[in-house]
Amino acid sequence: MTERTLSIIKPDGVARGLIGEVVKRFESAGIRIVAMKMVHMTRTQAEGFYAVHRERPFFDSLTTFMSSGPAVVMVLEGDNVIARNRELMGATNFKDAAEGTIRRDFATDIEKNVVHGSDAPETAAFEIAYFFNQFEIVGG
Ligand code: RTP
Ligand code: MG
Repeated sequence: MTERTLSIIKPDGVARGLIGEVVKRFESAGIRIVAMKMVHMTRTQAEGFYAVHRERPFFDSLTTFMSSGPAVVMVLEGDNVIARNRELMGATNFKDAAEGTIRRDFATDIEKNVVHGSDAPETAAFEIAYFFNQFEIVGG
């Protein structure tokens, strides 16, 4: 089933010059990028985006990190793309991530793990709408 997901190249990935690497992996996998822009989130925007993690011990650190510099936000489209993107990303902790995944190859830290990807259709819908309106998504 064709679906959409939100991908973010996090501030560590942008600062380290990994935009091209990440985009190349999506393109090589046949995943279509149907929206893309750079954002430098405020702390409040990062808190809203990660509101599901509000009670987690890492929430303060995560939202500080996510608002620390520019990020690239993208809408990806394709068959089963939510799960396929998560597969390309690898496990949250790069030490547990499979070989050849983005996090295994590039992440340096459990928090600074280069990419975000929506984890379910409901979160994808919320996360896409958090950054994009319908006119910013091509072929919609
Ligand atoms: P994401 O939401 O960013 O795609 O990552 P995920 O689903 O693999 O992981 P999640 O559990 O949703 O956690 C969101 C982000 O919080 C940071 N984190 N830090 N210090 C820690 O123990 C810890 N755990 C998670 C990571 O940046 C993680 O991607
Ligand atoms: Mg998550």
